[in-house]
Amino acid sequence: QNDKSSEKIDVIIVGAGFSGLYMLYRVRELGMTVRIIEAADGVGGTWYWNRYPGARCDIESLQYSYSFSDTLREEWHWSERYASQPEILNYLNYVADKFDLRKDIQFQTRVTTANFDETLSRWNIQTDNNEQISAKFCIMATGCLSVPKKIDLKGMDTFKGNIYYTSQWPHTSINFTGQRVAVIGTGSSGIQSIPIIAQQADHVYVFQQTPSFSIPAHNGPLDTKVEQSWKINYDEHRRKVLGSSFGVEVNDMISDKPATTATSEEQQEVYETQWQIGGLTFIFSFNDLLFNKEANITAADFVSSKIRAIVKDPMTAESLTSQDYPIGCKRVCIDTNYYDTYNRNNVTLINLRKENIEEITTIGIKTKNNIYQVDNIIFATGFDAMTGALLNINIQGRSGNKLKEKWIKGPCTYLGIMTADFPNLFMITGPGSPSVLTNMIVSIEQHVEWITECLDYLRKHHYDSIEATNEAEDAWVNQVNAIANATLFPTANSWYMGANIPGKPRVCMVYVGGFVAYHKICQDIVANGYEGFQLMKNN
Ligand code: NA7
Repeated sequence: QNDKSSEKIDVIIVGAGFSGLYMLYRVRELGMTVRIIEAADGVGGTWYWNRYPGARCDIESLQYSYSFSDTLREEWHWSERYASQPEILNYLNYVADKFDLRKDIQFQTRVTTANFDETLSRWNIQTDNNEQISAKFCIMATGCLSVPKKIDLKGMDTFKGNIYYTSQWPHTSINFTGQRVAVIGTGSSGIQSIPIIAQQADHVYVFQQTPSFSIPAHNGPLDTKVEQSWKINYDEHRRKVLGSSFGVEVNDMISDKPATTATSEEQQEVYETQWQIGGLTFIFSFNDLLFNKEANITAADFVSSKIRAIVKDPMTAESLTSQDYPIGCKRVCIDTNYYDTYNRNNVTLINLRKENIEEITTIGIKTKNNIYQVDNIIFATGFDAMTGALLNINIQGRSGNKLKEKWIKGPCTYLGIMTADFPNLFMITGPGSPSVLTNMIVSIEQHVEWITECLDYLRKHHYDSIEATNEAEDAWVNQVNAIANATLFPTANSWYMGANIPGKPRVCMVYVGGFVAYHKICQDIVANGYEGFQLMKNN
């Protein structure tokens, strides 16, 4: 143990991404002592690690920004409609410097254990540097997509070339010129990186397990008129963002009627308009796409017809359009030249449903039918979403209860903010909140502000702890499931459902009722004196 052992502070925050940085800013305003513990050697979280070629946000840059500081908003200029990973990382570094946040961040340190001391109502935190920190409150800002899915293919350790993970990309620039590259996985990370890698590599082999639905991003330099509009009429734009179910300002062409009542011509017109505008709002073309199977098929068919029109080889087009889940029920991707990349001579799509990977050999990837000789294998295989980072820490609450055991059948939370038997432990965008189904920054700010208000309330009223009750938690879990069951989400094997990780319990880990409804529930709970929470004093 070093000299920092058994240090006492008010608040510990785990993680220095978008949520941790803003939480630190707010806790400091309360005048409490606070420290962030961060495993990386810099700020950024998701945007620190995911440095793969083409990494970019799928929410427009002006909306994927903090709202809390007028000067920050006025000073900062985004260069593109959708910001690239390096630009977002620059933004977060700028924020850290501007608000002098680094002095309260301890980098290159990982929290390994968090134990609740019931007598003192404090969390004892242990790190991989063997430090012990005692904090009254522990706030998990650990991210929803931060723990890579473990891949253990037969023979992986025998491969003589390079293995990369998009989610843990090296910090040096890698050039694939003259090389043969395999990319495994066709979610957002694969879809963003494949077109760029194909421009460099001698040959790219894409191994597709499930085809995604991808909509053109139509990315480009940020329109100065749009930027001006946001800078001048910020409150108006913000009102629209906060009034939308997904925390994004939807374009005026969005229809608030169901596809099922539209004629086929009307459907095509709306889809075509949204396709030309580009981006995730395609999925809101009609208001029943995520609820009604027939409606959903009309949107899925439209995207498939676009793919067939772009991709020249019919076999490849067929593989790219063999999605077997409703569009929108796995995260829709947005891309730049993804489908057109398959028209290049140096790109081959391998459909793993027809020839699955048998093993990795010293020279490449062996499937049922072929051996693909490659110099590099890139895994774009996704994350242990929502619960991975929380369960990687040994968290022990009241009466020795372990979070890992409590969540063995799936995460149970109240509002996705707290879990019963774990007093004073907050989660930012935890499972059971709208989080990944919304603009993350909107959801992060809402949670940070809710937690800040709560900490202030506890202090003013001399409470030592707050904890979700079992009854409130059970009711919330039931509500989250009931809402999900009224949609098409449970029908897809998505990471929203935990279905991308073998053995992970299959439950909907996201509140799909929308940001507006959720926000109101959170406000009402506070207005009703923290309904569903137990507030206690020590003695
Ligand atoms: P995703 O969206 O989870 O995509 C992972 C992809 O990797 C997906 O196509 C998977 O197929 C595929 N996959 C996963 N495991 C394997 C194995 N073992 N073999 C072959 N293929 C596999 O992760 P991303 O990083 O692309 O994107 C994550 C989020 O970041 C995204 O949703 C945006 O919000 C930003 P599957 O679909 O499981 O059949």
